Amino acid sequence: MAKFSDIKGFVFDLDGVITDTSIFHSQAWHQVADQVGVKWDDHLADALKGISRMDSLNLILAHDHRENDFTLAEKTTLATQKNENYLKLVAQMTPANILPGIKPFLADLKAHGYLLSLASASKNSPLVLKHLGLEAYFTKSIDPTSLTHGKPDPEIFRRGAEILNLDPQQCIGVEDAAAGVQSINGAGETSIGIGDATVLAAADINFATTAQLTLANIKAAMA
Ligand code: B16
Ligand code: MG
Repeated sequence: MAKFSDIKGFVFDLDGVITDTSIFHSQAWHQVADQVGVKWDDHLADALKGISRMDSLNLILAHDHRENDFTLAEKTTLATQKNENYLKLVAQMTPANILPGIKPFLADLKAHGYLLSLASASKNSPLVLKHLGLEAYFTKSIDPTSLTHGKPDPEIFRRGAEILNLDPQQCIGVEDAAAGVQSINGAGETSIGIGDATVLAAADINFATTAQLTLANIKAAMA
């Protein structure tokens, strides 16, 4: 793990770290799974975190060995339906949907001169940030459509450091998904996993909730 004093920037995941949209993504996919008759369980919901829209659909279908039952056009329709389900949930979002401790943590990072970027796989992240009133913190974001590979590939977190003009070793990546932690580690950044430490066992630092995300706790964990 890097030294705390070497850290100059933070690369954030959005869904499940800054806000509780991971629940909305799950609800929206659950509706699609019910529609096509694929069994839903918590393990599947965890496996979809951080995974791009079409890769998520393929994982859901493969969960019930249904991946060859749909044409590309049918899959595109299902993915569009999921997004419509999701956008209905996003439309209700307000700053109250920011996860505990995130707003003061972002303010503290800014006050201490750390650079911030967003490494979300979601094409909806600009809309979500707008609903949360957090656009000003994330002027540096990666457009997921510009990526060759999705999480768990390191590309997105590597780009998260690049757009800050920092080396990966100078960055901490924050994630709620196993695929995202793998992406951070592959990029050579220090990884913080938020959530179930058994699911996120590969993270350098584990916090059960976002409320534990403070500079003091991170410094202590890196000592
Ligand atoms: P969209 P993150 C990811 O965002 C979500 O965790 C994942 O569930 C979703 O499928 C993916 O974004 C794509 O989202 O369909 O809105 O483009 O966790 O990387 O911020
Ligand atoms: Mg996430």
